[in-house]
Amino acid sequence: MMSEQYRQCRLKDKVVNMSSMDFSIAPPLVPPPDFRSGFVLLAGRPNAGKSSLVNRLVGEKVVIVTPKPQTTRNSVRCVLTTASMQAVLVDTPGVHEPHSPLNEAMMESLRDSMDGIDLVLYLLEVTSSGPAQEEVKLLSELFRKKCPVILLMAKADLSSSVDPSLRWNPETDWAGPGKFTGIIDVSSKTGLGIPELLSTIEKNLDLGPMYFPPDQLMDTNERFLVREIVREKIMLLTRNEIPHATGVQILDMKDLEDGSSRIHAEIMVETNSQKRIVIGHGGSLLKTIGIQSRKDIELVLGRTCHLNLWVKVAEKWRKKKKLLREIVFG
Ligand SMILES: Nc1nc2c(ncn2[C@@H]2O[C@H](COP(=O)(O)OP(=O)(O)OP(=O)(O)O)[C@@H](O)[C@H]2O)c(=O)[nH]1
Ligand SMILES: [Mg+2]
Repeated sequence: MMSEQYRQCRLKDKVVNMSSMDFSIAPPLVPPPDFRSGFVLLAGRPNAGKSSLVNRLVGEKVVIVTPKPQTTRNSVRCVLTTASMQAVLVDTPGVHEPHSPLNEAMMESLRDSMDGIDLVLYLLEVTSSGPAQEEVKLLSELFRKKCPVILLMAKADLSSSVDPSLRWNPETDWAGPGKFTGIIDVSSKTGLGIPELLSTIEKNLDLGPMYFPPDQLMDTNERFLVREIVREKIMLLTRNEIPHATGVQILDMKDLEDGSSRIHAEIMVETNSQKRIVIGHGGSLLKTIGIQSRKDIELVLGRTCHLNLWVKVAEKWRKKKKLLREIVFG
């Protein structure tokens, strides 16, 4: 069963055991001649379930997930290696109409990651009433690129809650026949459709090399992972505008002689009242954010960590391109 816990990014002897297919064999160090590989983009509106699906496919919690839309701000590459294929899964920010420099930067990050993609998994929630305008625009672009697009009807465990009279057909009601290379119902929660999805991904990748060592689960650095973990805890523990008004910057990360790490992270908010909320009564919320973050950071990094969190007001940081670059993409 998939662990809900973060694990180390690089796991020795990783075993992918997700389906009835023979993925339970540890990936080979030298790929066989019929090995397939490629870059697979996951796209869809905010909250569609992209990051949850990446975690499900990789078999470990590698990217952050919260019930709040716009959790993912940067595109990030995660690696799924089986005995017969390596799929580099590119998790992306949700497709939305940008109304601020931060949202523009998120959409830019999504568009940048569309280059060199071999396959697209486009997620639409089964409970949605069809793609929104921005999604139609993006899907049309993807179709023009002639890159295969698999439509995933995500959160399929919720399909019984959809009024049958409101069901729509993605081909006849919208895209036209043959536009999607495949349409699959999937649920990251129950595992429904995951074996079919894995074999569809493999079928749509060409013969190719192993881009990453078989035990590598992500293509990113420790600072990014730490920042994302702290951001996840803030998003989970706060409400209203706070999750979206918050940015996290790693100011310093040092390995100490005893094998542990000391990390200084700054939590950026936009107003003094947001700062007071994040700190909490007598510092209680900041303390909880710190405790929960440190627990996950230690699991990911595999060593003891001393985490110091500071909250700073940076007025309108989401509108300032330089700060955005440093905080979100630095
Ligand atoms: N019932 C159900 N809930 C799901 C499923 N997949 C994801 N969720 C929930 O949907 C919410 C959003 O999931 P994410 O994986 O963060 O969605 P996302 O598309 O990455 O969202 P953004 O990063 O904001 O674009 C979380 O509360 C998940 O637990 C699923 O298969 N079934
Ligand atoms: Mg996400």
